[in-house]
Amino acid sequence: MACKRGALIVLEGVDKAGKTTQCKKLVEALQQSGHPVEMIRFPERSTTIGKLISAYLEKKSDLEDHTVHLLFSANRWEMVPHMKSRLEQGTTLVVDRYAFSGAAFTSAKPGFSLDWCTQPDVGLPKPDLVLFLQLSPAQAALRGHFGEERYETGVFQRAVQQRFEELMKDSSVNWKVIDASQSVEDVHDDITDLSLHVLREARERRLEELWKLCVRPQVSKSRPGGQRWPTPSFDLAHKYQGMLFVNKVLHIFSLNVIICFHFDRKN
Ligand code: FDM
Ligand code: MG
Repeated sequence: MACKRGALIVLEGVDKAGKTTQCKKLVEALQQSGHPVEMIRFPERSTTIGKLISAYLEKKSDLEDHTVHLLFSANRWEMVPHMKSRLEQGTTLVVDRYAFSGAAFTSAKPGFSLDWCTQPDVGLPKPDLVLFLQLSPAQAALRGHFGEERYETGVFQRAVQQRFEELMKDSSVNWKVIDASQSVEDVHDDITDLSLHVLREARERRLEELWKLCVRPQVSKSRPGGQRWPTPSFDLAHKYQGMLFVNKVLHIFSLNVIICFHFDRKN
């Protein structure tokens, strides 16, 4: 890929946080400062999969919970060729909701772990920046009543907020929390500053894969000769990073022992 790629910027947050307004304002601001930019939103309701999702959200149809989760993910995957080609051309993408909404909303339903919910989206283009528009449920309530769509209730949104907070503990993602209770213009200024910074950085960096660990494959015992990639769960990511750290410390320690031993023998 050419180095001068566009940046992938995602806006996330609970309903009424102002994501769509802020996405549009960011696109305008970047355009005005001469950056090629395009806005994308998920779910992308115009595709065949998107229409199934839209009917579900509008309560015109019912879908089994796992099924609809996978449809939301498939709706992102079907946009990946378009997203990659735009980024490679140097266009910055401003995305209204992404895999984080997918994981936060489904895992707010009973019986769904965050780990299971992230799996279908492992390997998606990894955002260079995820802006989380933080707004308390009380402040969200002041912004008017929810609409008619599925998930638009205070109780559910509070559960979603908690799940987002869990997701934000993952340091492999570049999360930035924005105080969405400020005025529209102040929120916009914060978002624009962070985005312009990331735009410059992304030009020199390769596009990575979301929630994927870069570790050597392990030989699978169940499939002799076969290879298996460790499950890219948050726990595992943290464990792996911890193991690397311990490994480094042990290396330094053994090096010290060898050097001391060597000098001891010389003297
Ligand atoms: N939503 C959105 C999900 O449940 N999973 C997803 O993967 C995504 C992208 O769909 F209630 C939910 C979140 C929200 C609804 O609403 C889409 P908007 O107002 O079009 O963003
Ligand atoms: Mg909505």
